Amino acid sequence: MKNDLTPPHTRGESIFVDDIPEPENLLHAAVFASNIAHGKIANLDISEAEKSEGVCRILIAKDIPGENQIGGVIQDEELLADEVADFIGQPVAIILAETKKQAREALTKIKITYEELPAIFDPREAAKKGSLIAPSRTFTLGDVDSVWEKCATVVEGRADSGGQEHIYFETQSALAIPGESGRITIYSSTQSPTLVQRITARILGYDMNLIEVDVKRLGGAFGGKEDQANPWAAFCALGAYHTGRPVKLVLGRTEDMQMTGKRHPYSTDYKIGLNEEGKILAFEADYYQNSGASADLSTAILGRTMFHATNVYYVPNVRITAYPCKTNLAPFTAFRGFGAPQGMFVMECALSHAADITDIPISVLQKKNLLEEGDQFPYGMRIERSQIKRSFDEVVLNSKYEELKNKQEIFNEKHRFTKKGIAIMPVCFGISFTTTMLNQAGALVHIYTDGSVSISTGAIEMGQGVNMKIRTIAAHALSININRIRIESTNTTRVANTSPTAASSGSDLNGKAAEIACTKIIERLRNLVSEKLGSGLITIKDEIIYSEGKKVDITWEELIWLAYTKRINLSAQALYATPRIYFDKKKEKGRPFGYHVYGTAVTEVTVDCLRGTYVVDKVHIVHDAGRSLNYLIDIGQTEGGLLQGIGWMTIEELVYDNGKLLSSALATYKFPDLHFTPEIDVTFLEDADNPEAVMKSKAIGEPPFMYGIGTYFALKNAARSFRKDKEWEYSSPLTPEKLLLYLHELE
Ligand code: LUZ
Ligand code: MOS
Repeated sequence: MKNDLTPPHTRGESIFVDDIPEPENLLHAAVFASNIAHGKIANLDISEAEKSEGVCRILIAKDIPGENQIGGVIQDEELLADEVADFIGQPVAIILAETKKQAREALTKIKITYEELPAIFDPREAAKKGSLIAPSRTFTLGDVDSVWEKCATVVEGRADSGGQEHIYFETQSALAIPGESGRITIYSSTQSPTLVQRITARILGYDMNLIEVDVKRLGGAFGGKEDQANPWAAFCALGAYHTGRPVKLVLGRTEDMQMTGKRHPYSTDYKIGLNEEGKILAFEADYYQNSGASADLSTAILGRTMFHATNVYYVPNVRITAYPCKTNLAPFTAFRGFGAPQGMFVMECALSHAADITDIPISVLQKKNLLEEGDQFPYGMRIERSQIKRSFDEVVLNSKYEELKNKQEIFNEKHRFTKKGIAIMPVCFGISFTTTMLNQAGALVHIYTDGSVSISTGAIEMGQGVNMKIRTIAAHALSININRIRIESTNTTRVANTSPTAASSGSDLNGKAAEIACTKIIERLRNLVSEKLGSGLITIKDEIIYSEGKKVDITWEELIWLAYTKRINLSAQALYATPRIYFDKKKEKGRPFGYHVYGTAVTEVTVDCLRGTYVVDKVHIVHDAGRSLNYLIDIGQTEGGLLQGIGWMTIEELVYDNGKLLSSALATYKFPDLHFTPEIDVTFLEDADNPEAVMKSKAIGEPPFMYGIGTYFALKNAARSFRKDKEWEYSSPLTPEKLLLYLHELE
């Protein structure tokens, strides 16, 4: 086999958008953005900039031949601000120049004046003023109002969580190449080639078949390229349209951080009621999502917050209402977990608060309220094949939770300024896009005459290992050596109408589509052999062909060549659509998820109570990976998700000044590095086959992120053994500065 499958990453040979050999005549784009949070554009003067050295063309809103509209779910977002600028970093003009340097130099020569308008940055203020992206939504189960008086304990409070920058290694990038008769081919760093195709066609007033989008791989995305890869690709296409020349745009890190959306910050009011024994009787919450200046995916994200509001707990009476609040910040967007982490954080805050008031240990409250099979979520679905209790009990056992807790108490008594803390974080995450129609994927499989295999699907490889998983699935379905199988780039001309690779469902959906396509070809091959031999049951196992269980003297290569000579179709296309899912948005009830992923983490931390600094010592995880398709990939996803979750809860802080992001470089925005990484002990549940997904596997991308929430409560726990007399504010990220302010009376 000539197919060299040594991972090119390890040799630095992988090709990202900026590594594609530059075509002749290439123009480089630079983005001129608004520097006020809200205002009318009074005057935009590009004349100086147009004369700047190397500048070929400057494009503004009126140069858009189609619709100046990039909104996906709700059409409320301009590609280029026309009359009004809604946030700092919003694109206003695009400079096309011979070199990147010249394009950037010309940026300083654009003159713009505004008539400033009042700006809103706080979601609660936005809600009060009726500034919403869409109407609020409410989920109810049982009847909360009649239950409060039956509760032994009722606590109320507020919980805030911060946003989060994606910090994909590869910043937003695109390259557009004009072709014949209007065709534009776009290489884009996107999770959703079809969305880039649809939005670009809309901008240019084109039919979608004029736009080809091709994606080899991304240098990370984490949700940041689900909806927000579109503008950069559209700018390049617009440039190619006007100049007839190829155009490339690769954002600098600070540009990327200032211009693109992040995880949504939330502010929430909660109320929880428990009986004497600590059983939750009622939960009520109002979520204020900071949606930013336009909708983007905010409404879907808000929905996922609501679906995960009660996390792993059974609550018989629930009323939750969520508001998508329009503010003057870059539109917040998808980020691993897609609103679920924000919802689960509130639930854990409410329980932690209740534990403080009742003096029942939080671990007892958690365990007592875990969902039982058959219990109903507030959205109507009943829980099936739950692995919650198993994962909870196993991690408590593995980590020696009780023993650790006792040891910590002794340690904390002995040490005045160093305190240890521990917390359990159980997680239940629903798998499927909550927008039911997105749960589909296509695949196109070719077998060439030498027996080698080429597979195209709608999946985007972004470092999560989806290509390796699809090869594994195809190798199994064809029963051939995996080294015969190659995964092609994701291309809209080979697989059309793709859903974003998102919602942890990339391998589930695209793997299943590939499996179906492979099976179609195998059926044809078996029929061929059966006809040739005039015999019955043909099976193929590890490239050996059997007739009625007896080996047939024909190799895989010979079989494929024979099929070719007999003019058998060696290509197949397939579509997979997740069965049994639906949701009634009027009733807010349904079965939105194919299944759930479960798991539990135990987190140990140590706090330096003089400095407010801390170390996350160790995280023990028992996770439900179903029958893992690839052990190393799934371990990597679990560890990576955890660490990203810890970062969100602890040191990752977005600092704004009047709508301007100050933490807009890797020097000022701190995130976990190797030194910050705890010891991580991951165990996958044994015998956890999942009948709902391909080869009995389970989705892995997002669920482990939420184990990171445990770190917040372990830190709280440690801080409370230093002082208990002060009220705890449920506010994340719990930076060392914030912790220090809790521990001491400081100005
Ligand atoms: N994207 C989306 C997602 O459009 N719908 C979802 O439900 C979702 N969930 C997680 C991540 N991305
Ligand atoms: Mo996503 S948050 O792009 O799965």
